[in-house]
Amino acid sequence: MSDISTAWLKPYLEGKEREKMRLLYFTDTHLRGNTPQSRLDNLPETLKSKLEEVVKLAADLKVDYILHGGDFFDSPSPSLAVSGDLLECFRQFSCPVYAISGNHDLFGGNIHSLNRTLLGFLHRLGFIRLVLPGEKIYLKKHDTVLQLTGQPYHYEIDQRDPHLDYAVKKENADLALHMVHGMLLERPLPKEANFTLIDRIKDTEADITLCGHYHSGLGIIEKEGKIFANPGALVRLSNDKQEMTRRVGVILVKLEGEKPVCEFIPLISARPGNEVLTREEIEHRSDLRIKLANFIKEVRQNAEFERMNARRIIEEIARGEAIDKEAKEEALKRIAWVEEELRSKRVREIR
Ligand SMILES: [Mn+2]
Repeated sequence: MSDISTAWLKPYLEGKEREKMRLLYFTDTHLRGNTPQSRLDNLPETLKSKLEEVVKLAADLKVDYILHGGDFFDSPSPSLAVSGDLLECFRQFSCPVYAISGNHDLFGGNIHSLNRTLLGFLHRLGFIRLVLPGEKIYLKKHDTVLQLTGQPYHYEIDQRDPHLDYAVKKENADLALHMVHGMLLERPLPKEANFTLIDRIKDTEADITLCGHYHSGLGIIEKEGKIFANPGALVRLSNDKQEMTRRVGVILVKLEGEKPVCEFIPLISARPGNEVLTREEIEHRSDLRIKLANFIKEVRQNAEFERMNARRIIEEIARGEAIDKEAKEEALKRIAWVEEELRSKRVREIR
């Protein structure tokens, strides 16, 4: 990684003595071993240099905790060789890492598949600490107590009452921070069907709500004394116009004095969009292998779409016919199993 001067960090470090607690938040790392066709670089290498920069930032900024907003991996069971390489970076953090799982971390987006995924496995080993739904974790430093909660992705998020996923109660703590892997927006987006507007959940008792899932990010928004933020994905996977110009970064959470402060810190190792993303049309490429790879990718994407539909159909039927919750959950669970089966079959086929 290129040398990163620390002179510019000075303003962030001033006043550190007075500070009670510092956390560094980033999200949607989508750790993976290959490069999507929208990118010109070697994505695993880029991911590595970004993670190295975040590790260095965490040390320079003297943060007490690392927070990850989900979609840690790009798939529920990534290859061990690739993951091992990238997880080496996570071992360099000198403070604990708390995370929530995203849709990509789970089979069929099903939270019940967590113990069969690599992320769930890392949690069991204690490598990463997952914040589970409904769980309250108390982080203490000097006389400050921070209540940490998290809502992992599940298939009803941004569709059911948003208070169930986004609003928390603050109990026995000075401050509360809630992480959600959901589509929190300030204004509706025409292309998105499922989202939650900040205005719907601003009665939460969390002082800070940190989200992921929406890769373009939300920025840092303050409403009625509460902070709602999403720095955007740490990796740009799509080549849409917004992603070409977006700055990639992390959020520094400073708990000091009167009220908490969040600051966006752009990553130096994230190169400008036009250097790493291509908008070139795939059909202009004549290489047969690329065409074949694309065809396979398309078939798989359609298969993915079918599964999404299957989930939605089950939801609709369950709603319309008043099917009981248990039966619906069993059906959704089975879809996750089928997806897991298909995935491992695919791995065998590729080999
Ligand atoms: Mn994501």
